[in-house]
Amino acid sequence: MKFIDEAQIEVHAGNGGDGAASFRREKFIPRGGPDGGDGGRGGSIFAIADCNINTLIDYRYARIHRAKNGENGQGADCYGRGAVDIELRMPVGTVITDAETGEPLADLQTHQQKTLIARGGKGGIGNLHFKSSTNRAPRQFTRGEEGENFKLKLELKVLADVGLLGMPNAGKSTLIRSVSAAKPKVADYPFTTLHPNLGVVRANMNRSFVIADIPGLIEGASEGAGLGHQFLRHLTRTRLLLHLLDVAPMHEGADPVKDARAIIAELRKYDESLYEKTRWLILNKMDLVPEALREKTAKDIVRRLRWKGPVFCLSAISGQGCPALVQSIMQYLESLGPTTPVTEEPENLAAPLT
Ligand SMILES: Nc1nc2c(ncn2[C@@H]2O[C@H](COP(=O)(O)OP(=O)(O)OP(=O)(O)O)[C@@H](O)[C@H]2O)c(=O)[nH]1
Ligand SMILES: [Mg+2]
Repeated sequence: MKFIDEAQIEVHAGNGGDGAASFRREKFIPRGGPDGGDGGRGGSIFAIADCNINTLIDYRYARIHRAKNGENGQGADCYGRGAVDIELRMPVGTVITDAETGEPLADLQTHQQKTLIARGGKGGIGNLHFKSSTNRAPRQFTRGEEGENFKLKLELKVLADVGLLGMPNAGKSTLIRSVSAAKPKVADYPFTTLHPNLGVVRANMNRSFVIADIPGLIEGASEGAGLGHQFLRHLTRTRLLLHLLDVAPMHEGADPVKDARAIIAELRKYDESLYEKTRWLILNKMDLVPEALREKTAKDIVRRLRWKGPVFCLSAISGQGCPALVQSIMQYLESLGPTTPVTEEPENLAAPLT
């Protein structure tokens, strides 16, 4: 299924039905009192998070969502029937904002979380309720309230603790395959990954975190080069970025340091706060460097990049260096607070790394 992480929709809640003004008319009962019932409530519209949905594509096709109006009240004490509410199912991680004012309305963070997005109008009051000792034959009634209408912007920002950042072919998908049960496609051509993949990483039996693999980024992504940079939105909610670098790139004139600088520049162009986020440098494909040169290779890159943060040397493909990385990430995340709760069934989870 096509991955879509942005959509704009309209929601129209139902209007309330009008109250009725009516009088009881029956044989042998002269001047029967008021018997106009209330109008029914208009249908409301709710958004519900569903972990079985992972794209907003449905909302590209169905843009207008309308709940029914409540029925009008009637004579003979009949109340109008309320309209059924509508529930719109969306992926966990969907952020809903008012498209006109930009005001945030909801952030669906957990499976089954339900939020009211447009309230149905209340039903009007029938003349039944206006009867009093001084007015035995009231003709008043009220009309139903209008339902709320909004134009909404839906944005999916996946929920993960850790995000992977890097050029195409850096080995991002290989890494997520090696540390989690997620199995995104891996291939030796650029832009293999076209949408985010989430993997649950088990540090041990009861400690885990969620890692997000996103498409590769290249120089000029902010101007639309490659797949553009809109996928970076999926890193905005993470607490740690892993910047993967291919230490032995194949292409001509390749320089891992130049590649790294290009990625960092793109990150900054996308969003200053993403640029400020904690970032670790992951030197991948170390297996391609002769053992005697590995330390020097790593030191050179760190020096030329003037990198101050943590550095890990890895071979995502063989798994070498991965367990140490996983333990460091787990410790770091725990020092910040609880990690993303896992919604998958336990049998879908990867075996713990030892
Ligand atoms: N030798 C070696 N090859 C690796 C390693 N990690 C990944 N590769 C290879 O590098 C190529 C690209 O790997 P991917 O994991 O698809 O790279 P990616 O960063 O996800 O690439 P995109 O999805 O295109 O952005 C594949 O042929 C992998 O087998 C590694 O540690 N050592
Ligand atoms: Mg990939």
